[in-house]
Amino acid sequence: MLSRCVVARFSLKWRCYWESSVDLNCWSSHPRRWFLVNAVQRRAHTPTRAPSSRITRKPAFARAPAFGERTAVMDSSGSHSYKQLYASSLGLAGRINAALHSDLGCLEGRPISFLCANDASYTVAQWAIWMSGGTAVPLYKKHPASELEYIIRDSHSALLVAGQPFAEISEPLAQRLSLPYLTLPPTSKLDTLNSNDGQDVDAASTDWTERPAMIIYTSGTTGRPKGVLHTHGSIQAMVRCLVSEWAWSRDDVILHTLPLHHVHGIVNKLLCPLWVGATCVMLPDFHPQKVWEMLLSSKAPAVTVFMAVPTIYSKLIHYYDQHLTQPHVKDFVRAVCKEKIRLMVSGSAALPLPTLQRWQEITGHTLLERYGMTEIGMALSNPLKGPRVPGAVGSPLPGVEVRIVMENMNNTIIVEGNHRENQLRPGLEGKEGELLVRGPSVFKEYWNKPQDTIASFADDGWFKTGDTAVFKDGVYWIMGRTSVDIIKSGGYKISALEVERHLLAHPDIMDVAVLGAPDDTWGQKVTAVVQLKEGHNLTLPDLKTWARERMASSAVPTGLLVVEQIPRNQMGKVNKKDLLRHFFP
Ligand code: MLC
Ligand code: AMP
Repeated sequence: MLSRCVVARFSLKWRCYWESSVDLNCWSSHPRRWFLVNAVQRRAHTPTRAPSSRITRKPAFARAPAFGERTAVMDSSGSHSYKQLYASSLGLAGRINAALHSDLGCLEGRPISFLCANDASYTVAQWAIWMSGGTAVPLYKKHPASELEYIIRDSHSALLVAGQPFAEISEPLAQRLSLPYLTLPPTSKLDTLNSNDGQDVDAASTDWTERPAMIIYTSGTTGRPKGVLHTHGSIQAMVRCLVSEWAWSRDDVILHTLPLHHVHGIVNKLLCPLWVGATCVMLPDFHPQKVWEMLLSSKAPAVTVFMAVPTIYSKLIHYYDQHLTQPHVKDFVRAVCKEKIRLMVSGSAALPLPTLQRWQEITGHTLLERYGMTEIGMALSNPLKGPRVPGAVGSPLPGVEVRIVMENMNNTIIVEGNHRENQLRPGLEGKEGELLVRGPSVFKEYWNKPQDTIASFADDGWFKTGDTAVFKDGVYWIMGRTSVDIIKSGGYKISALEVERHLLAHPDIMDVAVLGAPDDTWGQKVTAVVQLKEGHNLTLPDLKTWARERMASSAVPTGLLVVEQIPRNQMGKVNKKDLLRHFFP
């Protein structure tokens, strides 16, 4: 399998090299050849070196000592230097190893769950787990205890590390699961973790490429959430390609407002700045007013980079329309955003055109839309410099290979591309197919789910994203999920079947079908179409209260439609596409 993969990659590279020296007009007019599209523009754009799986990877924390006293994280407790975060992490790593009776760095990938606020304690816990030799499993504070318990159990975590604000939920959880437990000091006192035993982690002499780094939980299509295992190699491949493509520098300051249990918040917004010695300003939660204050603040450090999901942009626009539209304020907002901020990115869900346009009017920035996924990191991106095509997600990032494959007997390849060029099969421009991705940032496996891992890959190591895409006008466009059972709301991926599984346990519900109804702000809205048991009543607020205790807050239904009977076909299946058309024409 591996050697086939290498051979395939080599031959593609060779073909690309040869083809790129051919005259484009004459090539594209050749009837039997594939079209070679936009190679010239892309080469002129950024000749960055593609990250390769052959590069020796060091863990992310290994670069911190070189950044010394520079500010790594600013949060409500103050500023934290790289040197300080490194020392606290090392101290905590020693405690983790002691709790698990091992030497520093010797945990051999044992999973460790951690529950921290969006502040410096998160980085300390993450780095400490890596320094101890463990695999970091991030938990989310808004998950109900049952969901946290599922993740801790499913990942076979050996230890739970939690920040102080979460002691109330995490201590009883650890007790119930008979799990060793470590509490962090308050974020303002992280330095009390420092130890002076002089021990350090030898990050330089070992190759960390294949070592497990994180297990990130994502919705399954049919079953319960799955742990996506990334190695230090795959995480670093994600970081390196974004750092080069979006020109991250140590002078950057990013405003962080996303949850830290998904790649958008973990990799794009935290590990990228920390990789280059930049500063990450962390807000505990997303509040539109606070975000506007930070974006417009005259206090140092001035924010230069902002990234969010489309729902956040929509909520910021809503706030702006209510509070910031006096003429002189409008001018101020636009001038400050234009002058101070160099990059604003949207991703994790489709960016609606009206949001892009309104944001442009307000701030003068054309949002850079990119496409990614937990399993692959970021794959496609509009350019930092050069035209950003509204509604499209641009081209493959360095090191990423993509394919769009038609679902037919032959699995016809519509287009195949990499950072430099795209080869389109003549006559198939604009035809829909499934997007496949390959490259060093692709995850290693679904944790303890070998069958799911195998099923998610096509031949030669291509990961099947489950997204429908087209290639048109020289760029890629995401048309939506191939399955109606995957919902995206507020940038969160939600399995309709998982929500149904929960709702079927509700004492008033007889039958249920969960749909992703279109929604301007949230992308989609988790909508439960329910048939109630005879003589029972159910309101949306009651359903929400019941659901909040049982499922992730993003999966709690925000729409309820009561019907007499859920229409099912002879096989007992609900045609959700019909149901969607019926209720949301
Ligand atoms: C939720 N609400 C809705 C709704 N969804 N109401 C109407 N329609 C909907 N579709 C309601 C809730 O029930 C709640 O009501 C209220 O809105 C607030 O919900 P919330 O969840 O508490 O909202 P908020 O805290 O404001 O958070 C919104 C958000 C958050 C956008 C900031 O969802 C978020 O952080 N999303 C980011 C997710 C993310 O990081 N994804 C990246 C995945 S990685 P009530 O009655 O309870 O008050 C990935 C790969 C990649 O995708 O490419 O990046
Ligand atoms: P997750 O599984 O939570 O990592 O979410 C990944 C999914 O988000 C992808 O499979 C897409 O369906 C969706 N996604 C991410 N970025 C975009 C985008 N720019 N446009 C449309 N969908 C996106």
